[in-house]
Amino acid sequence: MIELYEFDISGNCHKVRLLLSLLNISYQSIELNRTEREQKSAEFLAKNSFGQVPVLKDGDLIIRDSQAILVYLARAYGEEKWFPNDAVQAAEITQWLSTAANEIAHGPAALRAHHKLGRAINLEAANQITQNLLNILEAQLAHKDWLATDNLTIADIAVYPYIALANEGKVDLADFPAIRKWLGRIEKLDGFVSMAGIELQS
Ligand SMILES: N[C@@H](CCC(=O)N[C@@H](CS)C(=O)NCC(=O)O)C(=O)O
Repeated sequence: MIELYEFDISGNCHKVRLLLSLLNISYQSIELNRTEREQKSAEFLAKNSFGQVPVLKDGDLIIRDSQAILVYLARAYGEEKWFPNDAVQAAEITQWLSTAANEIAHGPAALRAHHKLGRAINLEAANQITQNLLNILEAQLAHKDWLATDNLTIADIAVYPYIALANEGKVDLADFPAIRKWLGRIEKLDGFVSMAGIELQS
């Protein structure tokens, strides 16, 4: 059975839980002890030398990084639409996977880590990245139901958690109606799972 090494409060882990659930894949959750920094233990570093979650284990295969895990699950277990073979569509999706690893990590995810967990960050820079990102997302979603293609893809799953958790970073989505409608579309999907901290749209 697939194993997911994770933290329950992690948005990066949530995107993997969400895709596993949407694909109806059963798995075993292995919650690491964050306060004891189990992610830096020798045993876990053997699975991911970066000492971070999520890590997915499928048989002998071990994959780190939430974006890479979404790609693997989509290709190994999902229908074509999740991460198509078409070169243009694959590139359009990958643009958003990169945005999840960069602007989202340094914007809304960093603000949440600061306000919820007390992490020291450059607040001004994180707020600026976040506002720019939200403006770009709003413009993209003003004329599209889904971020990358005409279908729900792993781009939407990669971006969803830290936008849905923006409130925990003291980010207000009131001025972003297209983003809020998109969050609502994801939350209505069969198999959607939420996590603590997400204020559902509806
Ligand atoms: N690019 C990685 C980032 C992973 C990451 O930042 N994981 C955090 C939890 S969300 C973590 O394990 N932090 C603990 C640490 O760095 O010690 C991904 O998308 O999976």
